[in-house]
Amino acid sequence: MDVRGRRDRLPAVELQDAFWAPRRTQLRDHTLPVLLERFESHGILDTFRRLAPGAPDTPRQGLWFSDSDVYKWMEAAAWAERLDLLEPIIELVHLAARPDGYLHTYYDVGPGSQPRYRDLGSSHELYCGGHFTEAALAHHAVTGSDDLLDLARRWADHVCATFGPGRDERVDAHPEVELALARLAERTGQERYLAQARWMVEHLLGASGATIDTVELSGHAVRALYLASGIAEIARVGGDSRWRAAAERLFDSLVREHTYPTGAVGGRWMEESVGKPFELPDAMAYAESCAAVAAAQFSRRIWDLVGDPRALDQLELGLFNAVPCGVGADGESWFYSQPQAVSEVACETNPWVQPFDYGPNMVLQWFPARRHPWFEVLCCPPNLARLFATVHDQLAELDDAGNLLVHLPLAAHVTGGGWDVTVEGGYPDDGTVTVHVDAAPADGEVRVRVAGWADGHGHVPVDAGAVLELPVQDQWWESDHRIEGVAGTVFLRRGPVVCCVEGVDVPGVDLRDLVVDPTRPPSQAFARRVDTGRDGLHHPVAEPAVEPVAGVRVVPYHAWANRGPTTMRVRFPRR
Ligand code: FUB
Ligand code: ZN
Repeated sequence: MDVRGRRDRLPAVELQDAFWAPRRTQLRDHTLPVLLERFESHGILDTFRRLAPGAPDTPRQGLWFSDSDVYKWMEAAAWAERLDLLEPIIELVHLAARPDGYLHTYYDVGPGSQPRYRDLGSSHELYCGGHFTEAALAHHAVTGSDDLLDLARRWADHVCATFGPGRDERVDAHPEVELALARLAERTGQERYLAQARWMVEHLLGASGATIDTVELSGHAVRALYLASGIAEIARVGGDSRWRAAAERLFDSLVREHTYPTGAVGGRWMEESVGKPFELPDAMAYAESCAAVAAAQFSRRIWDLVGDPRALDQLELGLFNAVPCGVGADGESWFYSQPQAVSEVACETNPWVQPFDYGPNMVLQWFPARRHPWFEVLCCPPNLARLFATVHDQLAELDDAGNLLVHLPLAAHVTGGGWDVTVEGGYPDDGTVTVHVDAAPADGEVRVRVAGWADGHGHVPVDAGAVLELPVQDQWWESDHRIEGVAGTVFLRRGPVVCCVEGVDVPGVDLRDLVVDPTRPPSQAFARRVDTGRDGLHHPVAEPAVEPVAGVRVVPYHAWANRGPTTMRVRFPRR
């Protein structure tokens, strides 16, 4: 285990752009405190308080894995440096830690609790501990304090002592612990955490008849992507070529077979699954916000592991589309499932939604025409928060030769490794990027990434004061013809930003009637099928009657549904 830690490569970045800087500020000043209040009002923090010595016996509220949501919030609060909010929550977590290192509020202690480790198929016990470990690593990185890290080590020691060959040989069905243990191994230098992570992945794969050489991106989308991230972390920290090959294969499948135009992942509602390759229906998209977060994190890990430029393209796609779409302009409402096409607003009565008997809150969170302020399954809001809190770390990196690699040319001030650089421009709305260099190490170069969508293949050297012109302009795209139901459709992108049409902007028009002539600019491209009075659903082929619809407004996908519930569409049939 001899790697230069990922964080050692990161310069200090102060975002100054109009896209992510305000979102990160809103996270720090608004979203994090609001989420904390909502945890409080739903009893999610009392799940810890009731474990204090002498606390009155009160029933535990929240789902059995709600600890993970508190831990994801803690990770976000640490990266966003809201230590004022975080410190009191750290005290609460100490109440849940048992003397042997076990950590959970649902199992083992408290009135009516279940025994620990009875059912790892659904209990999420190690999943929660994994998220706690990521929070502890963030807290340690930001403050230098060992308080939470020590708790994480005690928990990890307990896990190593309990599970493994000749011990309890079961594994948690929801991956997360594996990537967390690999990261903890890197931080602490403890090889056994890495060995434990590797054993857990192998066992999890073995249960479905797979091995590290045959693993595929399949099943539950978030689980599949956390597992993929675990494999990538183990490959990076352990330097293992078979694991690296597996991570690359999974990434290839993500890019070629499982990604919506927006960077969302998860085509099949049943089992919240990635589905089969090319199973990416628009109207019935599952596309959980957590899966978009997980895909972005996994893509970054692939970049860190093998330097594949497509990994930064995939990361960028998520960061300007599916990830910000998860959070409303108000900073306090969220999409759980991210629709790719909505044809009616009255979705509470959607017959496809109702049979999923997850209770009233779950139905609400799958109501797709607007974001919601709370979910019974709360995973997405704090998961989005931790990605928002770390977005500045995606911007740039120092390579082994001391060059400054700018991955996302957002306006920012970047310092570290002898560099003092200011990036100016209006990216992603505008492609003109200027790089000012106030200090540079000897022989160092600034290299700015030119994305695949701009016909680039990685980073290009940019002289101090030079202007780089990226071709940010309206461009019609089409999807792979193997995606069922979307052959012959097109969608609009402006640089990395995917656009959509909202029903509120074309009153009286059913968006399913719109067709597009992709040889024209967006303002003239749309036409509307005219009702010719034909009866029945199916007809002999005839040239469809259309009339132009002038001035259809397109908006960034990430910004849709910020003006109330509305219909929406990304992909349109060609005229
Ligand atoms: O099971 C924990 C989380 O709840 C998953 O990651 C999400 O997909 C949701 O099912
Ligand atoms: Zn989620």
